[in-house]
Amino acid sequence: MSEEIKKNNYSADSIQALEGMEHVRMRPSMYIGDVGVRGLHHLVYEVVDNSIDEAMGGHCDTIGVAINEDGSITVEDNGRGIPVDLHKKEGVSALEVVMTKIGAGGKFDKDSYKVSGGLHGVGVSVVNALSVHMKSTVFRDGKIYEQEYERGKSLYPVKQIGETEKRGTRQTFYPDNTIFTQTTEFSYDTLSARMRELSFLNKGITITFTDKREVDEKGEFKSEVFHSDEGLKEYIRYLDGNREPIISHVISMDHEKGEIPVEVALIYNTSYTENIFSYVNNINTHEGGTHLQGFRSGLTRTLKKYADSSGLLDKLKFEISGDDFREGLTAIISVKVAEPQFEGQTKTKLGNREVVSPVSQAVGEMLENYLEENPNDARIIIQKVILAAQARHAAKKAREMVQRKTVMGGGGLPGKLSDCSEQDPARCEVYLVEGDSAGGTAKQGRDRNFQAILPLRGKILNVEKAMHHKVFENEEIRNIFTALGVTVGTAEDSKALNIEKLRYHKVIIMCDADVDGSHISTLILTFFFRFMKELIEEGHVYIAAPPLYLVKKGNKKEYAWNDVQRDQANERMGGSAAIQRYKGLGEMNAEQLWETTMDPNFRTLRQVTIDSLAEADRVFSMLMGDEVPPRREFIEKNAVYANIDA
Ligand code: 0RA
Repeated sequence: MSEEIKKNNYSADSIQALEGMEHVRMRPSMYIGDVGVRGLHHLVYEVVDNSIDEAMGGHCDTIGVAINEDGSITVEDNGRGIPVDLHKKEGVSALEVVMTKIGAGGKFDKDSYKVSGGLHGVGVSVVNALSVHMKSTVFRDGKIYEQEYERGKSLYPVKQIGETEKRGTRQTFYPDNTIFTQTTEFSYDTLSARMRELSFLNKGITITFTDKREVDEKGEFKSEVFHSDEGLKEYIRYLDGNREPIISHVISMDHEKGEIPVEVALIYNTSYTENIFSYVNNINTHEGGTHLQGFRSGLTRTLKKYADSSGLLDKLKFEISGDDFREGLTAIISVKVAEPQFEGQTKTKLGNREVVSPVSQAVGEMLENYLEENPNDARIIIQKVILAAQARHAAKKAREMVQRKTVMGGGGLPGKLSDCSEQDPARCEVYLVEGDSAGGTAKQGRDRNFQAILPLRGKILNVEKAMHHKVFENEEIRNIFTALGVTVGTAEDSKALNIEKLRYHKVIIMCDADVDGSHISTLILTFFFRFMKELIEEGHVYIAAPPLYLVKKGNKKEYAWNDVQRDQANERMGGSAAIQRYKGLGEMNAEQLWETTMDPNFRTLRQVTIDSLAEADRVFSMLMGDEVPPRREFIEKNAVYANIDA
């Protein structure tokens, strides 16, 4: 090593000093991904994971998760309790080792069935290091033990504080607001969705989730109990609750034995979308990987073989592609891998090659049995595949038209687009604006250097209900594709997006602040979710927030985004101010629109993120799908973006 490099290197000592808990506090993102909302919730998942592991080992069946009155979190299980006896090497109790040493979590118990890894599984000590205060309570051998910590440091040795009949572990922590500077407030919906998901992925366990921050009219806490006896089978029914099945049963299997436990469940519905959710060790693998590859190959091989031998394809004039077998398919794959290799941009792509074949074989066997036993359903599935292949041929033509206009057409930008002059996509934004008139105002109000405007006419197509070729034929949608500069479709994956060509790094949906406006935003979001998911996943999609009121008196004026702000503004002006309620963007002039909604120094943009793909899918299928009654109920109970966490 040259002298130069040596000088810039950390000495062994300085690395030592940074090791462990200190390092977690200095570089929290290395352990939990980020210190925003996502990272904050990650703390809960980490603690719950430990209890899930205890349950998977067959040692506990109930896990309680609570957001406490003071905003802290308590996770309790009825497992064996973390051991409290002396850890010989460290000279302190095993509990203290688990809680205060990085990478110690559970490793001393070689027999336990532990598959945590990847995103989660960094150890409960990480949660401890990132908490201002944490308390562990262990119920074990008839006794209650306790230890408390501050920012990961124990305040006293483990002590016995009483006797008990109970068994288990209770962990309570308060996230450190000097680390989680954005917020330390937990979201009920986010945690509840994850607990539901965990109960489906780990059948037989009961997870209760309680929010003690508020009580309802009856004086009770908001609380839910999640328990699934049938696991993925039930998960499919939950996810597809708003879609119409075309076969009589959920097809499922659970291969617990063997090196790699595999669970799969699937159903076909009348929709045109493919919905496959894959998990490794309870972690949603957004980017797929070898387990998904195994699933696809098992599905295609088995259905193709069945269709060929049944003669159903005899009159078919064109090739059937892999895609065709997955139209209208909702499926979940869950595997447990001892040493998962996670790859990809967000480290959610399984890389272990040895997983492909067991999954493919398991899926093949499962399907073969089902097709054999349910010939009627088998015929329905194959007919659906044939229809999908026909539609794909039509869609390909339509898509090629979009493509030609986008890539080859040179200056083929949509006529309605008012582009910006800046060329660097990282600095460019495009506003998708509801209506030509608001589009006109936005065009006058914008900063044309970096802001482009694309007006959209009225309600855009509901892609949830449309066949793919209709989607690509739709003019508004073609305009969006062309304006953004992205194209879709490759040989292997008809939905792969060439996001590198994206012309604007901020894509901002701007609609009226009323019911119609939020319906239109939802239609646009549905389109992005189904056809440009990467755009959302990579944080390019935003929703603009136009004000609801203008409060004016003399030469003073203030904007308000809700009733509280309106009343406060009125008060500041000594009451009796004139209040104008904006019914739509059209009521604002260009200057007002710029000041309130477009000026980067003043506007609020809500970034659209996806907490849980499965949950987001369910919400979109409910809001935009065929079945009307559940939709009405949902809109009455929740805000439109309840699970899109905008
Ligand atoms: C290792 C050994 C034993 C228990 C646990 C881990 C354990 C860890 C956690 C984390 C949350 N809840 C937990 N419950 C148990 C005990 C082994 C034995 O008793 O023989």
